[in-house]
Amino acid sequence: MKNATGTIVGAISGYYDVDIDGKVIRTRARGVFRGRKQKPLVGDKVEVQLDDKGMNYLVKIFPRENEIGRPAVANVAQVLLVISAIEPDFSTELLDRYLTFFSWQGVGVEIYLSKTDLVSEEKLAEIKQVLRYYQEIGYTVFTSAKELEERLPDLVQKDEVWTLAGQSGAGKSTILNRLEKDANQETGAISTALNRGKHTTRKVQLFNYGEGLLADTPGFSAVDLYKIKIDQLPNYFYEFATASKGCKFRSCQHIHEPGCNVKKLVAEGSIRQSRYDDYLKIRHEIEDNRMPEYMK
Ligand SMILES: Nc1nc2c(ncn2[C@@H]2O[C@H](COP(=O)(O)OP(=O)(O)OP(=O)(O)O)[C@@H](O)[C@H]2O)c(=O)[nH]1
Ligand SMILES: [Mg+2]
Ligand SMILES: [Zn+2]
Repeated sequence: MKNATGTIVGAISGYYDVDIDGKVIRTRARGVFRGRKQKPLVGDKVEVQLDDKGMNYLVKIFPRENEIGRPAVANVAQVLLVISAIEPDFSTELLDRYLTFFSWQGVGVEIYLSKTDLVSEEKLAEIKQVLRYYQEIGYTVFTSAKELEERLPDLVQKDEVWTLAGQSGAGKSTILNRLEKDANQETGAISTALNRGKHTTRKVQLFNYGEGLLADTPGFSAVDLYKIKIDQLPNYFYEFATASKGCKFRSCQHIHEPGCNVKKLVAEGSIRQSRYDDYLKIRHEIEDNRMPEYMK
């Protein structure tokens, strides 16, 4: 019997696949986790007990750095957010909701625009113009698969876990298959009537990518934001956080306060009106303590 440490790369009905120095071993979790209400997650760094008869047990989960998404992935270094130009339609509101969510969770995001080949040149130019704004406020944006393919290898550091995120049908599995030829993830056409994906990917799975790992995940668009502390919300809109240094009151929430620099910049057009509108919508959601129906 000997012990080894590794990373959970997949979970299937009570079994956990653990990558130990590049070799994947199937394990069972010890009952002790259930007792402690501790559920192993993909991305977890774990200790495994290997015995001679081929019975492998997961015996310990090392403390997590973070835990994001639904279903959850542990120890995420960065999120690669996939936003489609169409099918499902491009939406700054949804984009702002994702960005707010991950900012709240304390994890960095890069944005990849998919399906650029399915829209007209005019439409694409319009979307790129919008995304330029997000670039200006500090997000890294990739507007083609080629660009992503060229630059991502330099960004994913050794042993880092990156995770794809975004709506069902946005193209997460498609881009993963392109980035990592061995992934072979199933992809599925979207329902054009509903402008929605069909939830083709059902579970989180990690794939080797360069010296790090990249997770494919099931799509989700219902982003719960109502648990955010309302006075913290302005911090998650990066350009608001910067602009608030010019507000008269240090605790300015950028609503009705006099001398508000954020509102001034919105009026002048250097902060996008849609960002401010989405900020107000999320505030209302927090006040109502529930997600709006149309976002479910
Ligand atoms: N033309 C075109 N089609 C794409 C592109 N990216 C994805 N698709 C198609 O869009 C559909 C959905 O892609 P998937 O990769 O399955 O989407 P997903 O984000 O993994 O969806 P879920 O697994 O349901 O969360 C598939 O039919 C893909 O072939 C793209 O850049 N261009
Ligand atoms: Mg998928
Ligand atoms: Zn203000």
